[in-house]
Amino acid sequence: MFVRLKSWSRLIGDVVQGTAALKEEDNITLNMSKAEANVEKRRFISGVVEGFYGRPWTMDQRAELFKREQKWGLNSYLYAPKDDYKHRMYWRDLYSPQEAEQLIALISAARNHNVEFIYAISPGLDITFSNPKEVAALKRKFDQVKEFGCRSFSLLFDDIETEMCPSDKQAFTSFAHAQVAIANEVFQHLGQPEVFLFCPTDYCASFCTPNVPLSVYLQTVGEKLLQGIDILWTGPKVVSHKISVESIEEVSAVLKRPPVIWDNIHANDYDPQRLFLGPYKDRPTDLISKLRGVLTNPNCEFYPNFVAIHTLATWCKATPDEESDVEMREEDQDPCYSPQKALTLALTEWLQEFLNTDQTGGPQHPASRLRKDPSEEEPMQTDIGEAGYVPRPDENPLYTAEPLTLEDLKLLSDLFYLPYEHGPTARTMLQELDWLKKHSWAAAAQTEKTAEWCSRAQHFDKMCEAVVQMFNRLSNAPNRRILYDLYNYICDIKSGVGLARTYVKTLSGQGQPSAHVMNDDDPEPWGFRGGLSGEFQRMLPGHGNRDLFKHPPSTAVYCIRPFCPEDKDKVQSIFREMQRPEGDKAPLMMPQPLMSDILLDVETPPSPHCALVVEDEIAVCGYAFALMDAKPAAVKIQRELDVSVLKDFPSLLTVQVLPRVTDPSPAKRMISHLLSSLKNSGSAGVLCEARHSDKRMLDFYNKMGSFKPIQILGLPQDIIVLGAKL
Ligand code: GDL
Repeated sequence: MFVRLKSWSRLIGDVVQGTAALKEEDNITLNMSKAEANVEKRRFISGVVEGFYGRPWTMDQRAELFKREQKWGLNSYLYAPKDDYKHRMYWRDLYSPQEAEQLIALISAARNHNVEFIYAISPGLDITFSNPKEVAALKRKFDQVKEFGCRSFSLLFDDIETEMCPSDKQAFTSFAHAQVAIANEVFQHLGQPEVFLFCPTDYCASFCTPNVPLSVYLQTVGEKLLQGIDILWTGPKVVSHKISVESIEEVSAVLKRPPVIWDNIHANDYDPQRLFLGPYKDRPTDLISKLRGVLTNPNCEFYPNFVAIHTLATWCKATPDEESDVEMREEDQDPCYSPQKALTLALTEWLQEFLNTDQTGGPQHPASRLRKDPSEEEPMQTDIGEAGYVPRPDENPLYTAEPLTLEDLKLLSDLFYLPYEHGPTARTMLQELDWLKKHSWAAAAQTEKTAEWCSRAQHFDKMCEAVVQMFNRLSNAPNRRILYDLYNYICDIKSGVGLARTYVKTLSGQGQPSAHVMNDDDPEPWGFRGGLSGEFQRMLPGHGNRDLFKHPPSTAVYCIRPFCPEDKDKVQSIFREMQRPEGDKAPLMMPQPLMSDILLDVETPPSPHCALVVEDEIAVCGYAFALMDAKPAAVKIQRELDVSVLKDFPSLLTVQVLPRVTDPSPAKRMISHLLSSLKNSGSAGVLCEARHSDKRMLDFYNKMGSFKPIQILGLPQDIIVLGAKL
């Protein structure tokens, strides 16, 4: 086997480079099945997935993308625009002759640029898996696209309801079985294409119950999906901050194949105020050998994706960086890829594109007015404006725009960096504003701190001015297509920065308190930034009004596992600690008991598969227990529960997590696992109790959404009972 693999890997190299060295190895090919041969000779898939919600890119933009992919060494494009009617909503409908013409041209443009065009369908909104007519409709649609010259396909089941219709429930053991059956059938119908991608419904770790290794859904997909089919995966989350090698090894073991990453790091379809112009980052290049490929699903706006795609291409080509000194390298620095260097490379090339006047789709730019290098200045009499107007010396000079610089683009990228991180300059600006605000008393009191305050205020002002200048130069850049894609964002940041600048001026005693900043009584409409959605978010406790600057994302790793007898002492100590009301350091006063307290006794252990603990890097830091039958617990503490309550909510659940765990997701995960265990064992609903004084737990259950307060007569004053239907 080893020898065969070795000779194949040599062959693979040749196939990838497009030379036909097949002859001497032909006998090997003949001895292998087509699928097996395909699996072995495949190249790393790299490129772009057009997979976001919103306005799809135009055919011209896609053709432009193929050119760029070829130039930068990327090899694939996955066609999956969520709001393209015939990709998702009306997936059964065949393409009209005009649409067919466009798709044929697109597929051939991809081929001309050596880009693999992968056509995807998302039938999950309304397909009935068990109906042969539906399967036939799917095959018909794929067949049509095959006739257009497409050779690679994909079936996507992301973002859909997981509840099957009654007829599918009868036909399939689970949702995973239904999806896999149809994927396998279509794959075979299409003649086992070399590239066939499947997107599962649980396409990231945070969607898996209870976790990746124990997810029954992923296990079924891994075991039953044919080996020639590859699986898309977005990492630990939908938009993953980091993707570690360990996390990929974990999921590959369950999927029984390395995944293709569908990377949402630059996707911005979930927030109309954000755009991502930072470098591809926080994915170690050691991943490359562990993956089948990477496709980035970037910003909805086509042109600003230059950095996202260029830096991904640099990452894919990663080689050890000879310039970086091994001794000096920071601990988590990748020896083969530097995001900063990749960014500079991308921005340098992007700058040329900004300056390019050779384009269609925008009004002609009066490029002659761009301020040139003084040495290149033309004689006065030839420097005339468009209308031929030449001002006299005592009149206003004609407007001359300064050319955009690399520094401008660096600043732009810093202001619109990455989903979990502002760029260095943006961070500094926020830090400075925060400091100036906190220390403004010193300036007011004229203490010795004033000198430092003034100098930092001046520096802040300069940074704000740089944003304004960047805005001016950008809005005068010749390439209007890029500008128009950026326009809303740069306007927004310019006015945000403007407000901060005026505020600091006011703090320093210069200038009048500005109407923009201070006038609360009669604001202009831009005083209500963020619209209705912003208003909703600001009303939510903690969740919606989070600032990246004040709450950088947690990087803690948690492990959720079944409770074992050795955990008993630790669990009891967490229980005792959590008996104290918030912030109360005083000796413990026995609070009102809760029904779930008895789960901590030896006599009433949790039901089977209903006891979990969570560990962080220090120790066990939380637990979640459940009892199938809540009655004994109610009897024990003399809680009188109505028969109807116990009928609707026969089970009992409790969760406790130490306050050092500020991330609510481990507790949520444990609860979802317990809820599905109880449901699988036939329970109709679950009860839990909390104390009114325990704001943290109440807030937590509230945000879970499924728990609602239940009216129960005669409850102790401090106690509230919540129920969730299963
Ligand atoms: C998703 C969607 C994707 C969307 C992205 C960011 C996948 C597999 N599906 O969950 O279409 O653009 O989030 O909002 O990522």
